[in-house]
Amino acid sequence: MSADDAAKVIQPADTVAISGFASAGTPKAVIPALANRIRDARASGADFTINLLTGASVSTETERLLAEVDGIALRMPYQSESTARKRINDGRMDYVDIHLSHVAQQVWEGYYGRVDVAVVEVAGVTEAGELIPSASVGNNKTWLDVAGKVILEVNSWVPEAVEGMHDIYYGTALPPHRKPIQLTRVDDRIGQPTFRVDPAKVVAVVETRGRDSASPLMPPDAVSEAIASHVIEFFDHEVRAGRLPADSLLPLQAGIGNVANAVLGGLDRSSYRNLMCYSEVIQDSMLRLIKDGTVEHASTTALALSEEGIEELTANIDFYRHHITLRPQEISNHPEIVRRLGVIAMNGMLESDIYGNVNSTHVMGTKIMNGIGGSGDFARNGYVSMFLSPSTARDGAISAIVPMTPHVDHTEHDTQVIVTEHGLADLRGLSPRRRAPLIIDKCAHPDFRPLLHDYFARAEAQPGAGQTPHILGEAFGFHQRYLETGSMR
Ligand code: 0RQ
Repeated sequence: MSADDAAKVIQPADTVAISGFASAGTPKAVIPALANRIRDARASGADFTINLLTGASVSTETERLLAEVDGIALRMPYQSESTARKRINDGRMDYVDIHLSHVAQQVWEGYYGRVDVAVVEVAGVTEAGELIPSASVGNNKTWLDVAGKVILEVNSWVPEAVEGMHDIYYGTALPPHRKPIQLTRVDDRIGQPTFRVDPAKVVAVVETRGRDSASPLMPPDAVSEAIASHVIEFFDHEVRAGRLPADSLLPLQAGIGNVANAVLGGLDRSSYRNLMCYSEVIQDSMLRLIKDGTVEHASTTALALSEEGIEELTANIDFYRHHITLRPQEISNHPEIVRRLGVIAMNGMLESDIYGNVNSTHVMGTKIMNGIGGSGDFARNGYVSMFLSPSTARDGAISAIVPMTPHVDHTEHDTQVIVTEHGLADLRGLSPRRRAPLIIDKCAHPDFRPLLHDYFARAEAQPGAGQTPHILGEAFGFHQRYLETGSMR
């Protein structure tokens, strides 16, 4: 069927669940056709919005097309695109920002009502009628199971050799029928390589040959390199203390973005070999690490690669197939597995307060940046939970270390290590009053340290200062100053 005809299956007010996680595996044809349909409907005075469910962020172009035509009433669970972000922050689009591991069960439980249509990109269909997944798995298994109607996009750009890279687990159930998930090593396979779908639900098959859009990356700068070297020094220290295995550490998880990419790249120069990664996205640096033997196996739910990364993967897919496993995000991010494997969680943040409460999502406490994504799944359950960030943002006007965060995604109870280019604060075993001076001295930019020390000293000196001293009338002074003057200084 043509994409235009397939898009006609989708009706105003439908809940539409699409494939896509990071830039990988987003439907290439039906969603642009749907955006056109919505634009035409609006031009003739009709209202046309859908509720859009995905794995995480989808390709930037797709997110933008739907946001530009005001086509989305409700978005869940993660986005990172500027037009959608503006619509959300203007109150024109509802956004439900939840842990990525929660999505499948919440949809199964019916929190989002009925899923009318699933639009899922696949690499192919087997003779038995099962579906070969493409470059991300995300929530596709769930979408195919729960949706009333299914539209498949069969993308012949995805190399056929991708078959066998995926491990689709069909053993999840809702309480009280849950069983332990028998995944005890990063490279365990507990499922099958393909998705199942009830053929009676497949209302359209659309052929495409579209590339995944690339996730552009900047070459690591001095700040990211400095953060990476603090992290690797920390690993060495933990090995010496007998808390991490000397040869292969414990499975690593790294979030998205340039800092995470630089940290993984820094492992190249370390002595560690045969590392395992249990993460939700694979960036370019991971391919290099796999190729040179630093990483033995990486488990993920999506490939978020640059142009060069996509070329490298497709040219050597037979090699990478043995070193990469793509899983549903309810497994890649599963708290039970993250805890069992002892994952070292490394995620970005916007800011941390002097006690280690971390804000990953809300600029100045109100405006969404992206969303919590998988950071909470890993941070809460990791063996070591690290948050990494440059010490300042916006040309030094914003400090990433503040007296109190006006929004908290990861509480002090989940945060064990904070790293900026200036140093690493190891918070394990420390009470809030011991944490504050350490975070300020190790992680804050030197220009902000006197202000932060002054705040903490005055807070602590108050009679009845409490377990976690604050001056409530002043706690958001840094943020207020930024809003009023454009600088926290
Ligand atoms: O804004 O792009 O307009 O310049 O935030 O900042 O320093 O480039 O850092 O790309 O690592 O992103 C928390 C957003 C960090 C990310 C966050 C502004 C800064 C810049 C980006 P500009 P950087 P990163 C697995 C885990 C949640 C999801 C997650 C994130 C922009 O890591 O989304 O962890 N995390 N998922 O100027 C105001 C501050 C700021 C600030 C930075 N304190 N106040 N703006 N910025 N700090 C992955 C998935 O789930 C898919």
